[in-house]
Amino acid sequence: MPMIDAEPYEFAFDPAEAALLIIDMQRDFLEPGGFGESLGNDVGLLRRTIAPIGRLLDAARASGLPVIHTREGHRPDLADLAPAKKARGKPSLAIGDCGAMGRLLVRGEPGHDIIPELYPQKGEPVIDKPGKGAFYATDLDTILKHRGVSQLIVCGVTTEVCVNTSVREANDRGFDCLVLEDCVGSYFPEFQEMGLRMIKAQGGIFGWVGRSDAVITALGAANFERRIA
Ligand code: TIU
Repeated sequence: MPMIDAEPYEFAFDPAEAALLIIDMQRDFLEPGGFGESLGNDVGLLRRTIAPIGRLLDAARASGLPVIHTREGHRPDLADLAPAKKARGKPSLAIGDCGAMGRLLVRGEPGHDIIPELYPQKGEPVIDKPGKGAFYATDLDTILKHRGVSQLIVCGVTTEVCVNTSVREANDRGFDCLVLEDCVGSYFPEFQEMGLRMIKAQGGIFGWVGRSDAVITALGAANFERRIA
């Protein structure tokens, strides 16, 4: 079993039981004119994650590692949108309002979709989630259990919001999470650091923190082992 350099200690990566979980790499969070910007954020800070996630996605696809994408968003009738979520923060544009990429965080709108650089391929489940956590009101747990997944390699945005919430949910459901620091991003540098420290503190209270190059190397080795077996 490949051992991956990580904190607080090495992650025993089992490619046969792992999946790549890419959280909310949507235009609404990563491009100007979307939901992220409406909250007053500089979306440029998240964009450094795109290239490393792209390289990891290529490696996952080449090695057969299952890939699952999530998108945060709501029904066009907003029936699944808590009034408190809509009002929170008094944004310049609220969820469901019309922005530069269509209605903010509404399913089916251009801004709600995944950025073209990381677009899902056929066969890769896309989980539409109404909350910050990827397990809340979704079928993610069922999909992972049916595929025999026990480990999640976690990428996406934002580190302290949807990534942290999803990792905590996954941890309580018994999954081991390896969060890749170069593949997760925050609008706030201090939350990036603290969001990762919260995961790996206390002996890995929620999981591990590592880097994508180590996972890509391990996937290559796993592929090699598969070829010579
Ligand atoms: N605002 C913020 O940092 N994040 C979100 O609203 N959603 C996700 O993290 N995907």
